[in-house]
Amino acid sequence: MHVSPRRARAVTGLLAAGLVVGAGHAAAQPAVTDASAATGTATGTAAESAAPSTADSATSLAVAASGTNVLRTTTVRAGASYVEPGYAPDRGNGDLKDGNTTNKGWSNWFGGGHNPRDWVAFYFAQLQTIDGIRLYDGPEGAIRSVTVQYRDVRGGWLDVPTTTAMPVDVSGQRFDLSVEFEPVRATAVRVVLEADGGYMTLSELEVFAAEEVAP
Ligand SMILES: [Ca+2]
Repeated sequence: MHVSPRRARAVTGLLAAGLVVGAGHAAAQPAVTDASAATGTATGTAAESAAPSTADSATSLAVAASGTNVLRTTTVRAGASYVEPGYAPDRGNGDLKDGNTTNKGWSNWFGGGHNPRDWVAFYFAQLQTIDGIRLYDGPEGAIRSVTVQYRDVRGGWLDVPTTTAMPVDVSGQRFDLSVEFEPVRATAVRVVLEADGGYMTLSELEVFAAEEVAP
């Protein structure tokens, strides 16, 4: 893995820019319950099953220029294991790809508890070759760890091929995480998040196109 100027604050990049300590807020949240965890899992299965088929996606190639954020330059559709009503990641107003890196673009809050683990995904209308992501934490600062995965042409979810061990520990601060990896051909990308005590929010996700690679 390498760090380019574009994402120079990367990887190690549990960035301190706009640092917000989330522990106080997190401590005020109700405890995790088995029921809340089950809700997240069940909803996630349903969301994922509705994704575009791999066969369809694999028939077309990405056209995004290297370095561009494919979430903003190509057609994508979002999914998540759970979403607080009104905070879907692609609802088009204050979402995870609106270019605003500090707003509340996704949340997994619900009354009476929170999920200890959730994921947010973007499914590509066309197969994309990607080599990096940048993830901006939301206002809560309550995420403990992040695992970045991509969905390959066979439909399986894999950790991105980086030397950064997954999950990445981002606890204790409002983070700005960049991860670069060897180019992969992907039909979707997702971030798997674990909470450190409260409900989780995200502000923005960027996914960068790479030079096209051989199949
Ligand atoms: Ca945003």
